[in-house]
Parts: sequence; C-alpha cells; structure tokens
Amino acid sequence: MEYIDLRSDTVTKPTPEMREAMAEAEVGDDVFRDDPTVNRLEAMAAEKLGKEASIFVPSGTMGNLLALLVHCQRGDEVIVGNQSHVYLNEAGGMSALGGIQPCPIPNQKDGTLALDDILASIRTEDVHHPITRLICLENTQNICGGVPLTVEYTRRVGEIARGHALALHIDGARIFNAAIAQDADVKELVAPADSVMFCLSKGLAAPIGSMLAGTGKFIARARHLRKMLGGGMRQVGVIAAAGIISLEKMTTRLGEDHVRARKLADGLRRIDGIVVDENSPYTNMVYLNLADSVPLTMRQVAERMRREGVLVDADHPRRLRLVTHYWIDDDAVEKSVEAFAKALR
Ligand code: TLP
Repeated sequence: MEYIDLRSDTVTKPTPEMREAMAEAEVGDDVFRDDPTVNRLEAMAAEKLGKEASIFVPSGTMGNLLALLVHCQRGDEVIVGNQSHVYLNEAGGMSALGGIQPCPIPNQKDGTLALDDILASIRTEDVHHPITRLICLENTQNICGGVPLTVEYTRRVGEIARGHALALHIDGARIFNAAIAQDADVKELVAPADSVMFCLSKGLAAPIGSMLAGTGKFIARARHLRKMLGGGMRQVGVIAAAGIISLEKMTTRLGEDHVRARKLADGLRRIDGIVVDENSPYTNMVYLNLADSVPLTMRQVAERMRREGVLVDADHPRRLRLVTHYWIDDDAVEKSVEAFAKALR
C-alpha cells in the first residue's frame, strides 16, 4: 500500500529524474576532492546562498554540529532558541562532542529570539563566565510552526553579533521555504550569517544530504572536522547528483507545498475535534491539537489514520504536526482531510 505520508518532509523519496541522475552520476573520491558531481553541487550551493564556499554533509545534524565546532572552542557558549532543533533534537552533540555549552533563551511565537534576550544573554568578561561565541537562529523555525524569520530580523541579529564580535549561524534546514513564503531573496535572508546549513533531504526531495556554507576558510576547517567525524564520503556523487536536481528544480516549487498545507489546514478546520493553530500554516507545516472533547489519544488517532492510508506522527498525546512535500498532491490533501473526519467520527 502506498501511504500518504504527512509525518515530515524528510520522508520524501527521490524523484524519477533524481534516480536517473544518480544512476548516471560521474563520480570520484570526494575525500581527494575528485568527485566532479560533489564539486559542482558545492559550487552551486555556495553560489545560491551568496557565500564563498560550501560542503556536502550527510545530514543537517552534522552540518549544524560542524558549524558549532568551527565557531566555538570547548567551554564556549552558544545562544540558541529553547525550541530550536540544535538544542532539542541533535542528541546534545554540541556538548558531547564539542564541549560547547548552549545558552537557551525563549523562542517567541513568531520563531524569533527577542533581541533584548539575546543582548542580555551575552556574557560579560569575567573569570567566572563562559565566553559567548555564537548566536544560532533557525529559519524556518520548525516547532514554532514552520514560521519564517524575515530579512530585517536576521539583519538586526547580525548587527548584534558583529557588535559583540560573535558569529551568527543559521540552521536553515528549510531556508528555501522561508524565502518563498515571504518572496524574499535567499541570499539576503542569509547575508548576515557567517555560516548557513540547509537540507537537500527535506522539501527539496533529495534522499540524503545537507549543505553547510560560509567563507572559504570556514569551510576548509569544516572539511577537516567532517573527516574527523567520519563524514568523509567517497564516491558520493551518486547522492550529490540528486542534490543538484534539488537546487535546479525543487527550490522554486516549494510554494506548491505551502498552498497545499493551507488547503489541508482549511479542510481540517471544518472537522469537529481538531483545533488548527490560529496562524497555521506559515509554510509547509500544519500544527493542530485534538480538542478536549476528543476521547482518543493521538496514538489512537494515528492508528485509525494509518488504516485509512495516511501516516501521521503520534509523538505528542494531543498535538500534531503535518508536513506537506513533493509527494503530497491535491488528491492526497483531500484524502487526508477525509481520513481525519472518519478517524474522529
Ligand atoms: N528535523 C526533523 C526531525 O529531526 C525533527 C523533522 O522531521 O523536522 N534543523 C531543523 C530545523 C530540522 O527540522 C532538522 C530535521 C534538522 C536540522 C536536522 O536534519 P537531519 O535530519 O538531516 O539531521
């Protein structure tokens, strides 16, 4: 059975065009920098983001970790959102592997970190204090609703960073969703950042991989650390080939996922027992709660949905995130709404 999979955009399988490109990819040993397909992907990604260089990494988690390891020394502190992926969902890698201490501050409803909170959390020079080295933003902010941060906001955080000799890293796992949603230029969105990570393996539909971009010097250091972490992959052009199609063809179609997320939310709002978040969706994520009147747990709802051919995540007892992506068409949206109506009846 072909399920309609709304659990994440990470579930996207490669498109037929990607599979073809993967089969035909010209490859070489990428640790020797001999893989022409990887080299092309890295040049394309850097160019798209307006950065000097980029490096292909196996996952967003490794991309973020490398950025933190390059920017920070052991014992340094990084200002992060308390709802950020790097803080909550990366297995504590920054601390475990880098000896880096997170300084979590609240994510506001709009996904931002309040500028005053950032300023207040920058450590003063004092023998007792860790050294603040880095600010980390997430765009789009996943847990806050897939909400995009603006060019203007990012510019202001960049000014704070520069004013205090701090670096700014953007976890831009879904930076192209953020750009499309606001009709913003992705280069402008990331211009204030010293480093940016984005994922090919989410809405851009590639099977594997993320890119980390920054200055040439920064990426050279990241390349060394990627090898240290065991992320030096050999004939990896077979995967990079799919990433090239992501950059060529997928970045511009993400608006379709946003329109479908909106249709999904509109449909779900008409169902008794589902309370879609007020402003949801901002991009490709619909967030909702089960109404108090619903006697089912999310696990039970998810099981009923599965029987209807729709996969949803039941991580939280009352709250749910649904994500649209390349493989969710209009028909899938309609069927999903019907499945929810039936599951809750
Ligand atoms: N997010 C996944 C899960 O890990 C939660 C998802 O389904 O959304 N930054 C952000 C903002 C992310 O959402 C994710 C993945 C990552 C980094 C990590 O990317 P991967 O999974 O490639 O390590």
